[in-house]
Amino acid sequence: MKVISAEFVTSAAAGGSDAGVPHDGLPQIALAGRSNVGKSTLINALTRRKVARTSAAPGKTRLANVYRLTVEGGGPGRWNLYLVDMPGYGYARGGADAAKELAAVAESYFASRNAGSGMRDVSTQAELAHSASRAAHPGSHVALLLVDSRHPGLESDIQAHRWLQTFGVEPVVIATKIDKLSRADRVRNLKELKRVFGTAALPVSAERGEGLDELWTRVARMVRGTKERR
Ligand SMILES: Nc1nc2c(ncn2[C@@H]2O[C@H](COP(=O)(O)OP(=O)(O)OP(=O)(O)O)[C@@H](O)[C@H]2O)c(=O)[nH]1
Ligand SMILES: [Mg+2]
Repeated sequence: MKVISAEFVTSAAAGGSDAGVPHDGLPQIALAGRSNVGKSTLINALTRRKVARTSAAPGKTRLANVYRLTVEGGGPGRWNLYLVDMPGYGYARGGADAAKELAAVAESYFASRNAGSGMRDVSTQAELAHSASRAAHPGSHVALLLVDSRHPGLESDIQAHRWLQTFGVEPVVIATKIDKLSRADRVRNLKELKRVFGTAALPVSAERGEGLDELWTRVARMVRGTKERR
């Protein structure tokens, strides 16, 4: 995949509305995960640019930061998409209640997208119709749930996974920092992740570039509907 351009668009704040998040029909890939798991670093690795701010100290990204990309590959022609860097959870005090911080920003974000079976709180026909119209491109809004490959099956990640599912979002689980694992641990932890989430996690290393092509292919397949030969 060739990234033609990548630029910061806006920061969407927590609150009742999702003001700031574009509604222009382009596919959106949201990256969620604990603080320090490597969300911003993965965005930079995927874009091969230093577009997102990263930090060794957790809790850097407190807003949903939106980036707009133009990409070539994974099908004919150029295409556009947004990467949304969600705030990390599990950092502030009371971190055991993991989904809370992510929820502050992400609730409004995901609740207005991916209308369908998982949609909540739809009480009237009018609301239903409204929500359906917003989901003009079902499947074009994708969530990546990043989990640290060294710590498979953390309660906070399991909570976040469940919580995303309540919005009708089936997150793609990404196992980050795979470069930090020995071969044996890698096999063992990926197996554990599969057991915990019921689906294979995609191992990546933003540091070494491992897994990035696979992730791009997966994203293109999901948002463009392109078939992939296995
Ligand atoms: N070894 C290794 N380190 C990584 C990798 N990805 C990220 N890191 C490091 O992990 C730390 C946190 O990365 P960030 O990308 O800032 O994490 P984040 O998920 O955006 O964190 P918040 O913004 O606090 O939610 C940084 O020191 C990164 O260099 C990786 O693939 N391998
Ligand atoms: Mg960050």
